[in-house]
Amino acid sequence: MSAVSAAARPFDAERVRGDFPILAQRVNGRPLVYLDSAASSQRPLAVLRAVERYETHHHSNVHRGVHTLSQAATEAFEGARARARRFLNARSTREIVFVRGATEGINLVAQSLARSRFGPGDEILISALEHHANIVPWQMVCAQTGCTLKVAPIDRRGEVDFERLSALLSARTRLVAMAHVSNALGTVLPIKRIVEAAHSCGALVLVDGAQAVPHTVVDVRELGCDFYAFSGHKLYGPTGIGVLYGREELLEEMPPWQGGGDMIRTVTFEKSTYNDLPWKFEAGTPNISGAVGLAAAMDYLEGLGIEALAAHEHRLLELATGELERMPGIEIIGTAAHKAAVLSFTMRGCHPHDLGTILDSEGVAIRTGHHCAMPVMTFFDVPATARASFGCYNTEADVRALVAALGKAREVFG
Ligand code: 7TS
Repeated sequence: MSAVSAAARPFDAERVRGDFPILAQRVNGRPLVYLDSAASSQRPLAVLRAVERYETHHHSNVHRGVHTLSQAATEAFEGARARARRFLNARSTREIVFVRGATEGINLVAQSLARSRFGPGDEILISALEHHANIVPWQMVCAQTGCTLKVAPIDRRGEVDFERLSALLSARTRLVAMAHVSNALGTVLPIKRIVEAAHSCGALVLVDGAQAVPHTVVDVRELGCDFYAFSGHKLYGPTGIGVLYGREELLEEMPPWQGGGDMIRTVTFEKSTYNDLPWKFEAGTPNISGAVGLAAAMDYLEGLGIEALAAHEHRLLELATGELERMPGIEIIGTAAHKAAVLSFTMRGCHPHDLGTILDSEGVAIRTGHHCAMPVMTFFDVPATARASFGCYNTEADVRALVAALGKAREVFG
């Protein structure tokens, strides 16, 4: 974390809203209240314009051309990589692999590292609050290699029980793969502590940072993790682009996971040799404008001040939590002491999908369902939850609109 105090910089969400043209529209005749940033955040003009500028003036394929546009595109793409390195405080751009998103980053580690190195007797440890993207790739690896998946339990508040997690770590644990922030519950996990415990057993650590990077300053060197994956579209950037950070020594030893153009140095029919890092892991033409947009999003987010933003979102979360706690029939799912920007809940007598539909008719966009975290729903014995999530453009007025719309739903289903 940077030393800059959050309180030192006031956060003006009303002004920030002006950067997001999509928010000015009306939905079902009502002003849009967007409370679904955990699924995908909206993009500010700075990102839209950076992508447009690239597409309008600089586009060509990267890495392969001597002509001016190809060089401009390569510069833009590799410049975005340098921006991502700074964003995460990684040591080198060799540690920054562009991927489609968090899902692809996790699958890359599963298929390249785990599939080639793990076997029967080895264990992968995840937690009970993971998104499917941090469960299924490991199940696939277990089926492919004979290694075993272990799951650290959560408690009724939605916190990972650190003692029980530690008890599952042993010399057999090869990898710990955990969310930094839960998308279904909002729980912030004590990643640094988990990294220290895992490393003391000789296990590597992959952090699924999809829900953390929009709300927290992430410094991979300070966290000490071996891999960190996230998606651009939850960070006010485009879809179809994300980053996998990996420690250089590890990436160097890992085999490529996809073959094709750009990831090779030489090809004959007998044998191919592979490119340097990070291109060894980037087969085929990449999402160039996506990377440009992501770099602009990082500029934008850091320009807002991530710590000031986090403090603002925390105020909204506290306000909304207090309001919903007072509403009869509402149960908040996920009451961890340390949460970020996510409020999951149920309303007695009303399926979350019906609730979502009523709220939509009031212009309030929330997400309903299992949030790709079915085991979390099973643990709390609910089929689904309603989830409001906050971003830099949300205001107290949005929280009031949510509460008012829930009041209307209460009248319908009362
Ligand atoms: N990990 C976490 C913690 C997530 O929240 C998500 C997406 C992913 C991984 C996968 O990200 P992707 O960009 O590769 O799809 N979470 C959500 C969500 O909560 N609602 O929609 C997508």
